[in-house]
Amino acid sequence: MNDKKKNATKKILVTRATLPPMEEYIEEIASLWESHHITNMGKKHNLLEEKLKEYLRVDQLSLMVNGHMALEMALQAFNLRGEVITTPFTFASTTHAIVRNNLTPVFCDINKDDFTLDVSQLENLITDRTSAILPVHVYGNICDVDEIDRLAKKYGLKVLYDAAHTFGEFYRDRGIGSFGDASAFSFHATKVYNTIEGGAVSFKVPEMYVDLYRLKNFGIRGPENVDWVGGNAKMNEFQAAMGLCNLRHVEEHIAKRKIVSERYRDNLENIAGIQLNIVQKDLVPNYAYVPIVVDESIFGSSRNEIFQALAAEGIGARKYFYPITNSYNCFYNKYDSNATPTALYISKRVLTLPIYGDLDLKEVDRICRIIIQLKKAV
Ligand code: T4K
Repeated sequence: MNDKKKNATKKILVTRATLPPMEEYIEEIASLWESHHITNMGKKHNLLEEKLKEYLRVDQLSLMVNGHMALEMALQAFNLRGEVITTPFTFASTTHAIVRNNLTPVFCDINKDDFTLDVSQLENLITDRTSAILPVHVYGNICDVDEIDRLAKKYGLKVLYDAAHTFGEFYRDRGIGSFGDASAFSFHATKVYNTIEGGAVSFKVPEMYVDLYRLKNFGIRGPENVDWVGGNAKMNEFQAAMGLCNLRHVEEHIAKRKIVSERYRDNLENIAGIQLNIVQKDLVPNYAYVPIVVDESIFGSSRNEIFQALAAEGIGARKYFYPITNSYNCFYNKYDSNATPTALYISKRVLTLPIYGDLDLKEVDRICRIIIQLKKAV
């Protein structure tokens, strides 16, 4: 088989779930066959909550069945009304969590360099109907937490960060989940750290633990007392067991992602028309994503042409996040995506390249070669 044929059969997807050694997971779950206690805040669930508080350097944390329910439940616990200022440059989950809480999203544009909320536009969007801000640390890039905090205090707003992309990140030596009133993490299979599906809310005020507990467990307060209308968002013991195992390896995994991420940077950093992700000051990053923004007027080929060329070689890059959420069909005619021109611009040009710890550096070089070969004189 020639090299081209061999490569064509080897698919590389945008990411690959991290799994612990199989024996380690089997050992971790073995006790479940003795206790038969496999969900409803079991021992592993409770142990993982403690371990994550320590690892993420947050004072309070409640585990959830997934990252989306972490967002929905945290918003619900705040008991908000009216409008929530947020970004359209995100996964569906962020906007849907707002709408599914009967709140109205108000979209703020993003920065061109780090893709997080453009805080210079935030104050203009605050009205007497605004009750919260829901920014996203997109790709693991930290938002302007100081300015968001200042405005939230000035106008009495809650701040919930969508921290789905930021597991294990620290900013000025503080855990990312310690900023704002609360942060929602995702531990989905595709994330830097996974519990298969899973998530957590970290928060400031200790009383929120009971509120979240009731919300994720049908509002049950005691065996004969249901005093809230809650849902079901409990993390089960098999998820928690995966979380306990993956936590033992996460640092090693992030270190491997760093090497992959730096190899992309070495290959692509001087290619005119390709914008790489920013390196933020005072941030310990987790190398969650490798976004590139392609300016066709300089590079000579478009984002879509790169996407297709990679796909033809069995490489599954992804257009995270295209389309932006304020242009979704489910919101037809409700919002104006032209009101967030930078988010619209970036979404039409961004491509996230494959990254996971065990991605072979030769494959990274091959991906970059395919991209560079598409460079045309303009
Ligand atoms: N907020 C933000 C900003 C988010 O990005 C997300 C989730 C959330 C909130 C909500 O958190 P969760 O409720 O999901 O915990 C994926 C993930 O499903 C989603 O978690 C993630 N963001 C989003 C950015 O990406 P898809 O539809 O692109 O996933 P999928 O199934 O196409 O998987 C992508 C690649 O990952 C596959 O090509 C192969 C690999 N993969 C996937 C799965 C499911 C694995 O290696 N193993 C697997 O089990 O949404």
